[in-house]
Amino acid sequence: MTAVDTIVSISTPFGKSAVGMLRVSGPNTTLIINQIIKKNLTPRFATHCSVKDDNNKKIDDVIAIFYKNPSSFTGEDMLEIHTHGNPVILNYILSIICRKLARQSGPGEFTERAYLNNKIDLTQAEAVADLINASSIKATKAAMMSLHGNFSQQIKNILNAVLEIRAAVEASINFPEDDIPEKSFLIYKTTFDKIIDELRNLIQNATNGIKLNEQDTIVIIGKPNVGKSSIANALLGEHRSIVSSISGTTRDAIHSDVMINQTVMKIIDTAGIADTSDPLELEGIKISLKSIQESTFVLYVVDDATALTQGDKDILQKNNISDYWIIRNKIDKTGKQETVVQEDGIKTFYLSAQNKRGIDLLKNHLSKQAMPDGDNVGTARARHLNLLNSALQHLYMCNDYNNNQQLELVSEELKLAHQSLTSLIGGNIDEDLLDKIFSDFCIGK
Ligand SMILES: Nc1nc2c(ncn2[C@@H]2O[C@H](COP(=O)(O)OP(=O)(O)O)[C@@H](O)[C@H]2O)c(=O)[nH]1
Ligand SMILES: [Mg+2]
Repeated sequence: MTAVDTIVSISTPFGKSAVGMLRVSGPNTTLIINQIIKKNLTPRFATHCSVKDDNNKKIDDVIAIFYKNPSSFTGEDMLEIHTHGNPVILNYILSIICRKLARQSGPGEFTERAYLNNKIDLTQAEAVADLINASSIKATKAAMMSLHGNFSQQIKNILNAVLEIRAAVEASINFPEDDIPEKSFLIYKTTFDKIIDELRNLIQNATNGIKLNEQDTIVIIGKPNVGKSSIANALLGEHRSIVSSISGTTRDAIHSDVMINQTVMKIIDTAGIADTSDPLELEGIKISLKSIQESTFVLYVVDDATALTQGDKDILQKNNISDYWIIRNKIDKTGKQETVVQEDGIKTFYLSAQNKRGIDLLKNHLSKQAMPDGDNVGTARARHLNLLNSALQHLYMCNDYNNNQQLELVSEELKLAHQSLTSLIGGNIDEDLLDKIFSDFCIGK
C-alpha cells in the first residue's frame, strides 16, 4: 500500500508559544514550497524565509526545512515550517496549504506512513507514541530503546530461529528418506527449549515495559482527620486540598498530577471513611471507594497516636485493598522519628505531614515502586504480550508434538508461532489492527 496524497498538520500543541510547527508529507510538498514559500530550499538545511498568502502578502517569517524522499521521517518528501507560536498564524497557513495541495492529517498518519514506507517496523512506530506519552525519564529511555529497534531486534532473533527450524521440519516431512528421526528429534527439542527460554525472557522484559508505560495512580485513603489532605499537599508541594480539623472537610476526590523524582504520577486525595449520616459526606465516601478501583496503589493513613485500629482493618478488608502502604502520620505529636519499616509484612511510614518530616522518604519509595526493576527493557504494550504469549503456547505445543514424533502437527504449530511473531513487527497484519494502533497517536505525529 502506498500513500499518494499529501498530508499536513500543526505538530505543536494548541496555544501561544515562542515557536509553532507545521509538517507536510507527500508528493505535493515541492509544489507547496513553490506556492507559499516561493524559494528553493536546499534539503535538510534550515532556511529563513517567509510564508505568503494567495495575494503574495507575508503571513509570517519562518524557518523552513525540506526533506527530500526517502531521507525523511515518513520516507516521502517532507516540509517543516517553524512559525511564531500563534495558533492564528498556524491555522491560517494550514488552511492555505489544505486549500491548495494537501489535506489535514489524521492521528498518527505521519508515523503510519513511516511504517508503510518501511522506515520503521510496527513496534518502533508504537515506540514513537510511547516516547511522546512517557511519564518518566526511565520510560522515555525505554521508548528510545524500542524506537531504535532494540525490542524488534530481539523479536527478529527469535523469529529467525523459528524460521530456521520451520525449514528443517518441512524438509524432514517432505524428504523423510534424508532424515534420521532419532537424531532430528533431539536437535528439535534442544532448539525448541532454547527458543522457549529466549521467549520467556522477552515476555518478562515486555511485562516490565508495560509497567513503565503505565502512569501510577496513588489514592490516599483513611478515616477523617488523620491528615490525608495534608499528605497530598506535601507530596504535591502546594496547597491543593483544604486541610482542617473539622471532620469530613474533603468531600470530593481531588485528582492532581505530580512529578516525583522525574516520574509523573496521579494523586487522589479522598474523603475520610467514617460512619456518618451526612448525605454529602456519604456521597464523598462513595467516591473515595470508587477511587480505590481506579488506583494502582493505596496509601492508607492513620494517626500515629491511635495506630491501625480494628475499624481501619475492616475498611481495608471490606474494600479488598491488598496492595497498600500504611502511613502513620503526626509523629510530631508522638515524638517518634521519621522512618520506614515493615510491620506485619506491610511497608509502614512514620512521618509528619505538618512538619514535612518523612515526606522525601515517602517520595523516594513511591517513585521506586512505580519503576520495575531491571534496566534492559524497552516499552511494550498488551498487544505485544498477547502475541508473545501466543507464540510461547505454540512452541510448547511444538515440544509436545515433537515428543510424540508428530511432525506434521509440529509444523502446524510452528507456523502459528511464526505468525504471532510476525504480527508483532507488522507482517501479515490486518488493516483494522493498523488503524487501531495509529488512532492512538496525536495529530501531527
Ligand atoms: N500535629 C499534626 N497535625 C497534623 C498533621 N497532619 C495533619 N494535621 C492536622 O490534622 C487535621 C486534619 O488534617 P487533614 O489533612 O485535613 O486530614 P484529612 O481529613 O485526613 O484530610 C488538621 O488540623 C491538620 O492541621 C501532622 O503531621 N501533625
Ligand atoms: Mg481531607
